Amino acid sequence: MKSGFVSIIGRPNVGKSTLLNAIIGEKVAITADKPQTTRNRIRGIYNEADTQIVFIDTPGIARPRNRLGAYMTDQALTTFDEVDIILFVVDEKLGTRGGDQFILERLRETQTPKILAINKMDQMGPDLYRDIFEEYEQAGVFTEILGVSALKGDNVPLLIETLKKYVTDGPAYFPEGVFTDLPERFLAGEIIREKMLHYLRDEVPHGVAVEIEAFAEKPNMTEISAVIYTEKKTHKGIIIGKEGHTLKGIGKSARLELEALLGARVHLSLWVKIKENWRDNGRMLGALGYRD
Ligand SMILES: Nc1nc2c(ncn2[C@@H]2O[C@H](COP(=O)(O)OP(=O)(O)OP(=O)(O)O)[C@@H](O)[C@H]2O)c(=O)[nH]1
Ligand SMILES: [Mg+2]
Repeated sequence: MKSGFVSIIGRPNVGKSTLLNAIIGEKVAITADKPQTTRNRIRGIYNEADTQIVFIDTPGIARPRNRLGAYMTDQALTTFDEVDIILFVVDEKLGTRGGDQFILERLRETQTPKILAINKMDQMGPDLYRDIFEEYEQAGVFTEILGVSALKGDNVPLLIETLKKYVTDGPAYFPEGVFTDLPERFLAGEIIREKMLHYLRDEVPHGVAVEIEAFAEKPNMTEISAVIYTEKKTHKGIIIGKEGHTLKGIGKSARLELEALLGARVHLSLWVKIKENWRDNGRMLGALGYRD
């Protein structure tokens, strides 16, 4: 048996979580066309006959603007020395945005093997792809560089084959058939947060946290009650929307996905509460699971 741990890291919004889901073949992590979607480490377990690879999707590495941001970046950086392979995901040229150089410097400081995935190949011309490839090749940090499309699944099998070369003899850490160790309660909160990212714009979804207050499995339905925390009164109004339409839409799309996930009918109640500056409030961050 061979097994190992792979950390998926990179700047926000490059497609790390989409790639995790493509590798596992299940929706493990939520995704959105907005940065800072992922806030915790999300483990997805890949199984083959004699191989188990535990992938750790991480929050995008960015300069923190609050304590939540510091926690998120830390969640990613601290995996570097804990895993067998670091999979660095990019979707544009080095230095297009600040931050890639910062990550490269951190990568140079660790002995862990590093592989680069150039993602979103489906929307890249060959010239741009070659430029990105050459820039990163010159950086001299990566043992392998390959292009993928997480969204279309292109080259994902090749990526898995490449990663398999780096895993060594070891036990299976999780039983077969288990694709994540995250509890249903956590997944439920993430699904609600994902729908908020889809329905809301600008600063509003980033200032939102979801707390599952009740999760009760009854004989023919699961009752879930969640509190949505927001930082501002104006944001609360936007989340609820005219005559409650926005919140109803969020609730309905979250409920449909929860029913598919849990294989049961779901009754979902959502409550919106204001909690000023929760992203800088240590106690709140801890209560919401943003603390080790
Ligand atoms: N065209 C294209 N879009 C992609 C691809 N992979 C991801 N995306 C899109 O990129 C956006 C960000 O994807 P995520 O997977 O949420 O990105 P992330 O790196 O996990 O983002 P954070 O969690 O915020 O750091 C989404 O709109 C995805 O659909 C790809 O291969 N091609
Ligand atoms: Mg993500």
